Amino acid sequence: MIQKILICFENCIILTKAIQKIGVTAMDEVDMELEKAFQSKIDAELKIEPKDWMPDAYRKTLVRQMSQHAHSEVVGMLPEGNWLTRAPSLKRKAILMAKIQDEGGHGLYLYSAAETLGVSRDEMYEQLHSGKAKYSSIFNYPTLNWADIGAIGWLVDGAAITNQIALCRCSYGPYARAMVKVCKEESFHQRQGYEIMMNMSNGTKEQKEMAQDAINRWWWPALMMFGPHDKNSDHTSQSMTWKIKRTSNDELRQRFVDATVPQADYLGLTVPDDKLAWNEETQSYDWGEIDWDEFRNVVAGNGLCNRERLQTRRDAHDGGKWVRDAALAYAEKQKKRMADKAA
Ligand code: FAQ
Repeated sequence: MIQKILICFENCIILTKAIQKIGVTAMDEVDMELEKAFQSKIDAELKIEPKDWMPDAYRKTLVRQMSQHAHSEVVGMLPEGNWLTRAPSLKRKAILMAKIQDEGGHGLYLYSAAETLGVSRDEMYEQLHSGKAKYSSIFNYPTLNWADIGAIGWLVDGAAITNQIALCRCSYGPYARAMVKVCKEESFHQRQGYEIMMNMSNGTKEQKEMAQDAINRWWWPALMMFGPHDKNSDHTSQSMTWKIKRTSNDELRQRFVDATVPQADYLGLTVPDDKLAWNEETQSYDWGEIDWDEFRNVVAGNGLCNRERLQTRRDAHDGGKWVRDAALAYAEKQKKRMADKAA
């Protein structure tokens, strides 16, 4: 009898394992089919929308990139904010104020677009404020003189547009659509920066020196914005297969150098790179090497302003709690009023 029970028990285990195996295989096949259909859609240049099936890794990559991008826009308000009260004229102050507000708006579009992937805004803020999330290395450099505001518009927004034009064709619909408006605004930002640089380079000797000092300090960090060399980039290859990224880090960086060096020449400013030279054969510029130790150090949180930037963000979030509380209380009151009216 006991032997019969044992045999029956053993058979049950074999049966369960077989069912599990069939189940897993069937699931694998379903997943593979879904992934195939997903990739075909991307290859056919169709957009992936929030409710469409997507591989977990695609979702994770998007949340990572979009939230880092949103954080960069919001932290990016700080270096320029530093000059709002010291802008040289009312006109410059109004322009700078509008630009900084635009950057805040870009952060909001991007947080909203990332939320469509199932991550909450609170989670993203928590990751930024705890130092877990990354944001662009460029915003950890100080703004020391007024020409830095020109250099940020010209070089930092210029680098941002070079990257973001490509993102307008990203495979994820909400990200691609957000980028179209962002790029239009970045284009205005780039021009206002260039105009500041033009005025300063055509101004007094001291003003021209300030403009040169600004390009000396911002040129290399701007090139770092495009990320590591393709050969050292963890995500580029997969992100390009998924058409999240359409162009690699190195290609975009080269595009930026080729577009920007003639602009510096027009200003009469020197790009701080003694290896910079026009290459007839490639019809583009050859140039020196980024200091990757500096890049890694800044990304690791040890740049000149990393700690200050995060503390300012945390303080702003804590200081704004009463506004969030008031907005929630108002929404509750409105909801109750509507419910009372309907009753
Ligand atoms: N700083 O494998 P990859 C702006 C990280 S917006 C810090 O190449 P991926 C507007 C990277 O996240 C500027 N970290 O990564 C404005 C990854 O880390 P993880 C921001 C960096 O994602 C102007 C690791 O290194 N723009 O400026 C940086 O394929 C003026 C390996 O790198 C965007 O975010 C860096 N520079 O390519 C606002 C655009 N570079 O996550 C105010 C969207 C790389 O594995 C004022 N993002 N890392 O821990 C992208 O296009 C991409 O995410 C890249 C990086 C190109 C930034």
